[in-house]
Amino acid sequence: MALKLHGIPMSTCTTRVLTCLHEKGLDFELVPVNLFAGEHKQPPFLAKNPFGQIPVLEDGDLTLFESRAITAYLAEKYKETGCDLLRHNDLKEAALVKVWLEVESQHYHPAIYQIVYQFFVLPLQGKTADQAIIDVNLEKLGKVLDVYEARLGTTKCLAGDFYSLADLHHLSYTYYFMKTPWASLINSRPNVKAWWEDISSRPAFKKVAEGMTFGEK
Ligand code: GS8
Repeated sequence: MALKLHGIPMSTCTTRVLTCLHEKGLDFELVPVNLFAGEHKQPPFLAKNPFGQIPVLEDGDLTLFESRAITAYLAEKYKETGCDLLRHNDLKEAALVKVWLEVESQHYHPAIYQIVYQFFVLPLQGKTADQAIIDVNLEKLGKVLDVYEARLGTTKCLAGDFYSLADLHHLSYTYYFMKTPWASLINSRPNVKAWWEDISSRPAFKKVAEGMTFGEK
């Protein structure tokens, strides 16, 4: 039975999973969820994700939510297919992938999420962005990116000289962030800039980015 991904092509968390599916060259069906009609808060969808959020993956009788858990599942299940995103054959490399997966979710995401949310999402809802929140998070993100700049001066990608799930997890939010007035946070750091250009030009992500129309004004 084909994998079913419930979500929409412009959603950051959906695109995180879409990128993984394309990286692995897997067949899947994208089942659109009408967020504007509140479909994700109705009982049929809540039965798949009680938090009422996209994405959800269905693989036969297994139903998963949380995009990072879904990509980890796909990377495990299809480890022999396409790029080995978790470095199964090397314990130390695999451990470093896990470190940088945590860095993304614990340090990078909280700051970049706020900026993307304030700049793109609130205006779409007819609300005004809070520049003070943006400023605080730009400062936080800058500090995280200083760590990345040093790290990426020693290795090509975050966990080592190889592309991994840790890099993949950065794609969706950074893609939208690069469309804000603050892209210089990435571009002014040569190692981070080179890494971003490298990971965002992978065919799997380029395909996904075609659907990321959020923020196009
Ligand atoms: C977050 C899911 C999420 O925020 C994950 O899957 O990684 N930690 C979860 N989903 C958003 C769309 S993200 O573009 C969503 O469903 N928003 C609608 C809502 O919360 O009502």
